[in-house]
Amino acid sequence: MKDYVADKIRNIALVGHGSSGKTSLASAFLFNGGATSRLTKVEKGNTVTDYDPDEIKRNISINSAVCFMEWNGHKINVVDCPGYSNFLWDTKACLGAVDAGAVVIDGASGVEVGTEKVWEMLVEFELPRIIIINKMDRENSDFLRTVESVHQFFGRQAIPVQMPIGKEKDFSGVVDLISKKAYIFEKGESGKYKEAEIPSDMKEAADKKIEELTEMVAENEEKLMEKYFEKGELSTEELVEGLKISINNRQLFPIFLSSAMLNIATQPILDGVVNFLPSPMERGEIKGKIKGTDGAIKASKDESFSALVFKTISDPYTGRISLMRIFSGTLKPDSTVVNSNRGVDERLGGLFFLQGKEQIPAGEAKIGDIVATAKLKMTFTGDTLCAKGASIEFPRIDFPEPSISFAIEPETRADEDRISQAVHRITEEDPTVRIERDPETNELIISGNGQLHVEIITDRLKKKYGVNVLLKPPKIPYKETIRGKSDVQGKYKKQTGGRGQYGDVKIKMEPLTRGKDFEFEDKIFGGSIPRNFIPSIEKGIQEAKKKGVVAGYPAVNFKVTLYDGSFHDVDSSDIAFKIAASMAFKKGMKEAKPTILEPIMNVEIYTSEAYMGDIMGNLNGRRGKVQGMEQKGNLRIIKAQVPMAEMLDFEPTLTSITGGRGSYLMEFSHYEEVPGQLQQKIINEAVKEGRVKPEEE
Ligand SMILES: Nc1nc2c(ncn2[C@@H]2O[C@H](COP(=O)(O)OP(=O)(O)OP(=O)(O)O)[C@@H](O)[C@H]2O)c(=O)[nH]1
Ligand SMILES: [Mg+2]
Repeated sequence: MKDYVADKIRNIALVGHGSSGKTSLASAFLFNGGATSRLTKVEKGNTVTDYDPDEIKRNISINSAVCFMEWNGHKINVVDCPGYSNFLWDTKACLGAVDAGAVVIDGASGVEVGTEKVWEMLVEFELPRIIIINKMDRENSDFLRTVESVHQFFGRQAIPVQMPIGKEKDFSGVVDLISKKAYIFEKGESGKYKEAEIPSDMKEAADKKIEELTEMVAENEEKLMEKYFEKGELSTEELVEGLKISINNRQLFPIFLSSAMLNIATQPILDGVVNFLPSPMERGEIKGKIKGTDGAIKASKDESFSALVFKTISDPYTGRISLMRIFSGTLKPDSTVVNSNRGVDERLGGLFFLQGKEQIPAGEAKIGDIVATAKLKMTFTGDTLCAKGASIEFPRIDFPEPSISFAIEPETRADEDRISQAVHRITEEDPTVRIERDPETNELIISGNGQLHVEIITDRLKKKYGVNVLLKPPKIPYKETIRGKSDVQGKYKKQTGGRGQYGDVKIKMEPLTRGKDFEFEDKIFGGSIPRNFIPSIEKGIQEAKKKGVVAGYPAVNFKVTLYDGSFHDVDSSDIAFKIAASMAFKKGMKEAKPTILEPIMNVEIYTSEAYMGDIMGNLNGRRGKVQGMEQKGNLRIIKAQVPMAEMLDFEPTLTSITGGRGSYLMEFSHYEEVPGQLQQKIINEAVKEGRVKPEEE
């Protein structure tokens, strides 16, 4: 491949709601750029960026993937990001590697939950962005309605630079409001097109849109404003120049149109990427820490080498692959660099570019490019690599806490033996999955960002690592607390020949305000318990509270005051006081009106008017409390709080109510007391699982 300098590189991420057409657009870009010999399709399972067997089976992107194409003398690196909420953590990690986001929107659905989520991320990363309204060929797709929904959500700074020619199945091209020309595409996915004058029946509307666009561009640039006043219009060159500045400053977000599936109007998007989006050099400085203090890393080939590792691919055969974006300097193969987050040296092997899963050898890698290397020992997603002595650290990414847990059971002894190694490899590439053993039930608990996420992880255990597991129903992370106060004594005394055991504590228990975990106050005066035993008493309670007295769930939200006790000169010990404290805790909790708490989720549902009634009714049946409703364009947003235990099968329900045209987001809000009549059910379950003994109820 040709050697590209940073001026001629563009790094973009395709982001958006699930199934808006990101992978299909990447396919069209690759085909247009000559990287593939035909237009690959998600349905055929032959795309470059959805290569994982799980992605092919489900026809969705699960992992981000990198590809590149050459266009007008430039190299465009495209990160095809997943859109489903379960995998958005990966999308977020990739945003650290690019200089702009391309937000893909389904032209029939308009802005959806996922669109808003990725927009928020792009704002957080301060990235310039373009918007692509895709699926313009689809039944019910509508340019004006979709632009309206974009305006409702993201403001009028989002501005069309094109208009569609033909609607739905007759969509055949675009009027380009910058060159003031029409591009009419051939049928048959070749992407070939003819340039033509703006169709006469569109002229008036196009002139109006050109005027709007010109005004918006001129507004942001004084120099252009003057010219616009003088001449009443701006030339194509002036518009391009102005747009580029406004886009880079995140003052304007141009809207493009396409049908990725039919390869219509996808080339003008590539032109736009090259002409309007910043190169790594134009992006300017990147925030980071230099030698421990906040600073900015200059995009220059003459600076010390620094790169952000934004993705790790773990494979049982090829080992670990790390993808990085170079922000300064040059990286040579077979060199030694420093992982500045972990303070260790990493010896690199060869470097390569990734075209999906295909590895293309690279010589040295230059500033601004995205490159991969294999078999780093201690480097993971989010880490910074830099030249020795440079001590550069890019900001770390916050990953979401898991929102759902299931128990998994290895099918055979051999599976049991292999599971821990496999889990280790899986968490290397996916830092948001957790697999831990529940100390109470000894079950293996897998936690992830949603049911689909967990199912895919168990699939991966099976296919990639040959570990077969059964997935059992999700576990709700219940907690326990007290509603009343108590005053109790815990006395542990064992005196049977030799040295005995003696510990005696008196404590008061009372509830704390919600949200606070635990407080311990020591009010021992006059030496009824020697000071050196107090930490053991607190520790005893800390340990005992991991298992509440109602159903064996962790106790939270309470305060313990230690106010009295007694000791024995010889027999008292740390362990004796620990045991006494745990006895006191159990007794104290039982006497303080213990109760069970359940997690309540914030749920946001996006739908249209037609399904509102059914959805509200359904939420009612799930003990949901509707907090509010919003209207944005045609979209209705329902905000509600619903117990997690009631949301486990919401996904299929919403799909069936809305025929797949609804989406929702869910995140943890707070804990609330489980209604009395439902507590018994949880206790019965706990007894069955061996969490508590029947007499402990
Ligand atoms: N009619 C029509 N269908 C399209 C178009 N682009 C994509 N599709 C279809 O929409 C579905 C989803 O396309 P993808 O390219 O996988 O969408 P995505 O945004 O990558 O999806 P995720 O990565 O899973 O979020 C597939 O069935 C595509 O064939 C288009 O322009 N027109
Ligand atoms: Mg995709």
